[in-house]
Amino acid sequence: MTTFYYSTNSCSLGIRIILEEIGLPYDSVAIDFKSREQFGPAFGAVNPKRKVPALVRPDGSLLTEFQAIAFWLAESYPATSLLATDLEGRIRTMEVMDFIVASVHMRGFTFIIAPMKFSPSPEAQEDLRAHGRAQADLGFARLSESLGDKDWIMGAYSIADAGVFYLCNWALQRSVELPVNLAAHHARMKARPAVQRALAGEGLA
Ligand SMILES: N[C@@H](CCC(=O)N[C@@H](CS)C(=O)NCC(=O)O)C(=O)O
Repeated sequence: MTTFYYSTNSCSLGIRIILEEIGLPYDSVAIDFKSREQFGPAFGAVNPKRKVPALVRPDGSLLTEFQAIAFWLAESYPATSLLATDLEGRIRTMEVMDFIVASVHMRGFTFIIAPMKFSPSPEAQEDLRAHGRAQADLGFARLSESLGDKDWIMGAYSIADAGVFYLCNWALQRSVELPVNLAAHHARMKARPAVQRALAGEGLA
């Protein structure tokens, strides 16, 4: 069995979408950030990085990092075709996913969502939030250009769309205005049964 460690409404939602798209049976274990469960001994024994998503695979090994988990799932269950088979398509997908996680999430939303991690000062937190917001806006502008008038960011539906979705979901929850094509992408994603199951699995539907 595969065990999926997640925190509700975190970036792990993207991995849950991929798990649902593939139809892989999995157990979910919620890590409660409010009670700082990620820093407790039980989760530390599973993932010393203390981050979600984390996946314990059927052979018992742990896999961490959004892009690595997504890539492994797409490669291990290729019948669902969530990743291009040609080198250019694969590397472009990784390029977009790295931008989503390392830039828009880490350099943007981290500061919008959790500025208190970086400074106890309310003024500094406001500055950090503004910085994060500007980075997120730049990121969405870039992703909007990449999407263009296509339905899916890589042309064919892929693991990268799950990443775009969690970012857009965070934006809409915080009244961050999305470019029109990304708002339409979000609506298309929400119409997918796998996305609906993933949202319902986290009580977000
Ligand atoms: N580089 C990691 C980052 C994952 C990450 O930052 N996850 C956040 C949730 S969106 C987390 O676990 N935060 C807990 C914390 O920072 O204490 C990845 O790509 O999976």
